[in-house]
Amino acid sequence: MASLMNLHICCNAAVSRAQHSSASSDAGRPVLLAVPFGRPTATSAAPHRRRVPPLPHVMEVETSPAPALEPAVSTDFDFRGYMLEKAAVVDCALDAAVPLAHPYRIHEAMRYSLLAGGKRVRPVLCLAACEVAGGADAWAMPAAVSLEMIHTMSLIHDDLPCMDDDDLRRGRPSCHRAFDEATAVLAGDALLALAFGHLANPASYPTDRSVPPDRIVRAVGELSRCVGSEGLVAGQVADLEATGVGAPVTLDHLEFIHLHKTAALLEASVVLGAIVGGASDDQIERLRKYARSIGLLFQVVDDILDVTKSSEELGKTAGKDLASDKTTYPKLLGLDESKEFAVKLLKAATEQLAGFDPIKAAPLLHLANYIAYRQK
Ligand code: GRG
Repeated sequence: MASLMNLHICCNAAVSRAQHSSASSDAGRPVLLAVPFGRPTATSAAPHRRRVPPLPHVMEVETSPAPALEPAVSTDFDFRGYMLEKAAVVDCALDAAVPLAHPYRIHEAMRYSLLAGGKRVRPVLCLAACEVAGGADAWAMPAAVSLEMIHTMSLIHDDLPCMDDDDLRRGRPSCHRAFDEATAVLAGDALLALAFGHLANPASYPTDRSVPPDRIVRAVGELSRCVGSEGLVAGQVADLEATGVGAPVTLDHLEFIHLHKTAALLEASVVLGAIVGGASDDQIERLRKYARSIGLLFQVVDDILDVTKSSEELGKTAGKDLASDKTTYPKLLGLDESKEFAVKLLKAATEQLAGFDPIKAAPLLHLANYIAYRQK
């Protein structure tokens, strides 16, 4: 395990690389995230912190005659810089949390999938929720890392032949294709176990005990509930049961699948950040509602992207839902109505942020917007 000092140096270097990448993205350099809003700015300690962000103009979007999935936030907040900075620090913490150790093949497989360059939406949501609750990034980093470990293990298992059977993930061969099925199953298992260990371990937190043990215990319980047989796993089971049965899937059933399969981990991301950040119970419940709306939104957008983008653009197999005759929002509602539903979910999410300090809530506001308008 890297020492805290090494981790700090490594993260500073990663942030500086990310900021350089952000600042030079206009020159055609590859960037981590393709976000359609937020201007790259000159580098400084926290360039995204300079101005008070305006509230989103969701009402204008909703009352337009044909609601379209176009960005609802016009702002000086440098969201791209924010995401690049946070994602770089998270990448660094993930790298340190899963060292290449004996037995090498399993650790190689865990690192292969974990460090393959996902968008890091869940960990960044966790950091942003901690911030809105008044906490520091260091308080939420163990939870952020755990959430990305669990997200990655769910992708590894989802890609297996007995589940979704996919050869491509994050732009490269899925774990069982790059290694083998048994290794992929075990890499997922190990990431799940490590996630809970990392979250519960007092050594993962700042030594000043700024995160009291009762918050950590509460976070562990919340995570277990969100990913277990009444959360993420329930969603996957319902999805598998609904696949290939021939009977039509209702809108209610589709919502159940996605509230569990996708929204539950986004809910955990936001709620864990809020818990470790010291939010009140009332704040936690408002943030939970925000998270459930963006969780469903995430999936509606995923379904839309599946029919409107190519595999190259997505970094995963496009058109798969159509090919496998899977029930999706565009299939049940049509493309336009799916987009209208996405706009409504975005509005429902951002309304929950109304009572928070607008400066501290800016990242959550922009994350909701990003989820609505992402291109991959
Ligand atoms: C968690 C115990 C446990 C088991 C896993 C296989 C399974 C049970 C669940 C499948 C869950 C799943 C794959 C849901 C889909 C979620 C989703 C929309 C993934 C795509 O997320 P992005 O776009 O991906 O954030 P990146 O690669 O950017 O991280």
